[in-house]
Amino acid sequence: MKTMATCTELLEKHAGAWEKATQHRFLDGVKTGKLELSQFYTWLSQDYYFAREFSRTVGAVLAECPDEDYELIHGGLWALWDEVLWFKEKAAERNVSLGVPMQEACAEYVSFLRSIRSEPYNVQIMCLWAIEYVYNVAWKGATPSAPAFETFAARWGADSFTEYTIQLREAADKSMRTLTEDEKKKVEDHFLKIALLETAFWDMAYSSS
Ligand code: HMH
Repeated sequence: MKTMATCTELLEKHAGAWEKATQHRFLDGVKTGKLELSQFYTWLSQDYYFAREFSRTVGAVLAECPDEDYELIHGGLWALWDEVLWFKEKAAERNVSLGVPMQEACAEYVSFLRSIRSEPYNVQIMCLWAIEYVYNVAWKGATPSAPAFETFAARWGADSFTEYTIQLREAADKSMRTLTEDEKKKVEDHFLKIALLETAFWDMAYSSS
C-alpha cells in the first residue's frame, strides 16, 4: 500500500516539538540582548561542527538526488561552504576558539546527520527541508535582535534563505507523494527527531560542560 505525507502535515502533527525547537530562551536572549556572550560562543563553536558535518550529508544527498533537484541541492551545498568559511571568520573576529571539544548534544546531532546518508531520498529531502526551515523560523523569530547578534539572525532570517526553504519544501512534498508505510513512519520519526535535536542544541548554551 502506498501512502503520502506533506511538510505541512508534519508541522501540524508535531506542533509542540516544533514550537520548542523554534521558540527557545536562547532566541529570546538574542532578541533582548540578555544572552551572555559566553553562551552565544558555546553555540557558535558547536554550530561550526554542525555545519561541517551537515555539508557532508548534503554532499551525499547531492550524489543521489534526482536530476530535477540537482541545482537546488548543489546550491544548498555551495551555501554551506560559504557558511563554514563565515563561521571561521566570525569566530576569528571575536577570538572564539573553534577547537573546543564537541558537546554531547552536538555529537548526537552529528551521528544523526551521518545516519541520513543511507536513507531513501524522500526521507533525506524532508530532513534537509526540516533542518533548514527550523533555523529560518527560529532566527526570524529572534529578529530584530540585539546588535551583538544581528549578523547571525540576518543570515538565517534572510529572504533568500526563506526562499531556499520554500524550494526545499516543494521538493520534499513532491518526493513524499508516494511513500511506503515504512517510509511514512520514517519521515515522521525523522521530523520529530530533528525538532528534539534542535531543542537540545539550543539547550547546550546553558549547560556548564
Ligand atoms: C543546529 N540546525 C543547526 N545548525 C544549523 N546551522 C542549521 C540547523 C541550519 O543550517
